[in-house]
Amino acid sequence: MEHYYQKEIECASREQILEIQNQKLKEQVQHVWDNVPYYRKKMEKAGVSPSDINSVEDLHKLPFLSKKDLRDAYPYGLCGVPAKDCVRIHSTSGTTGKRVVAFYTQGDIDLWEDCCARAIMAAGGTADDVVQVSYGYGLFTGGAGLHGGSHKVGSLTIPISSGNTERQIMFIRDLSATIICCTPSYAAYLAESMKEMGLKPEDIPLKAGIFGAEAWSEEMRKDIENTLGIKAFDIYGLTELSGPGVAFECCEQNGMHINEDHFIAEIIDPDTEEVLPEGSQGELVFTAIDKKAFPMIRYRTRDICKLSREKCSCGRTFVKMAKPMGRSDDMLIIRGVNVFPSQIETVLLEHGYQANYQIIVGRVNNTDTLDVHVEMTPEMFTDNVMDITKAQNELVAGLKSMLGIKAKVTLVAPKSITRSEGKAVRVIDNRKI
Ligand code: DLL
Repeated sequence: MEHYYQKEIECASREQILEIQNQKLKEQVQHVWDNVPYYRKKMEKAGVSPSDINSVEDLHKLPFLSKKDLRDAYPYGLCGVPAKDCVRIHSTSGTTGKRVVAFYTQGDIDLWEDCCARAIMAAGGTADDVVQVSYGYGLFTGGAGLHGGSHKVGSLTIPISSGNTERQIMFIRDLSATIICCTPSYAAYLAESMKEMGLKPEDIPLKAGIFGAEAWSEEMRKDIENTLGIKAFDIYGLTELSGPGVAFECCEQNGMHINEDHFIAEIIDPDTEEVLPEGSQGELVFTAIDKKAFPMIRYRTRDICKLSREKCSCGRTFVKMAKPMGRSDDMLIIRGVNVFPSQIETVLLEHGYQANYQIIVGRVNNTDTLDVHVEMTPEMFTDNVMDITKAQNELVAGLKSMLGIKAKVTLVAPKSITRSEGKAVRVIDNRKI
């Protein structure tokens, strides 16, 4: 039986949803015009004012917001309410120095947790479930979002955060966790560890998993489902739009319903910025219509995907987004963590290397691998294994502290990495997703 957290809205007619969107959009544009001088200037430059926006049809008149705007306006420039009315921030791992910092009022958190509660119930969760939240807690939105959603559903919540695999497995078994929330790569790692322990799907009390924050394939879904004996559901979101729960999968498991009473989605051509017709592949753009502290209008996510309005057997009427196929910028997501080549470059340069390096990303047993090949400078060049190992270890530590994840570093001889005459190819992503 399909469970809903807010059935009336999740299954509302298209007309009802449009009515809500039109109303909220008008209010949001006025709010931003009145309270966010940064965006008001953009509107003025584009020759548009709140009186021009009467419905979703007028959305295309509004200027886009991009990651660059977020950096330029860092930290408070896009805040829609005074800091005293905000109760929390979350933040992405970001590039060197300037992270994206998102603000929340209590009302914003409430709406966000509703979105996560919808995702948990769509995955079959009820107040009878034990939900193990194994996303990271802290600045990352994964832990806090699913935690709040689980409370709203009334499930028993285990705020275990990520890491410490043995303890994860112990709690799943001892407390009879029925739903686990974590990145798909961590789920795959947990599944592998349980298999190694000789545990069969019937020995594991889990029935469902809610996995997101990074791209994952259907093949990976099948592997995780078979090893853990669960149904694996996708969940999508980003810090700028509150966090997980912007979109979530239902029992059909073929695309994620976008919470359209809170977010209006568009697909654009990333180069021309032209809005594309339904069903086209392009960059996903979101307008958050009721978030007050961080009111993103036409925010360019850089995620490439498609939208579909085909009728869904779950009864929900919200538009569905396909799994994002990649990003139009250079950010890598490795084991759920955002990694920019520029961060790696910064560490290398700090340690006296030159920008002659290559980042090789792969996937072994469903877990992302990050290998960094770095050229020694002629001055550093040595064939003393002890010296090389020491230098490699120093870089591994430097990268761990910058990125928060472990990379494998291999020092290679000077001039052994191919030089490019045009743009340098820094990243080789061998993951097939
Ligand atoms: O990853 C929020 C989140 C937490 C989503 C937990 C789901 C579960 P950020 O760290 O700001 O926020 O990263 C956002 O991650 O633009 C996508 O590129 C990618 N992403 C998120 N969910 C998915 C997914 C969180 N289900 C960026 N599939 C987004 C593919 C995803 N990519």
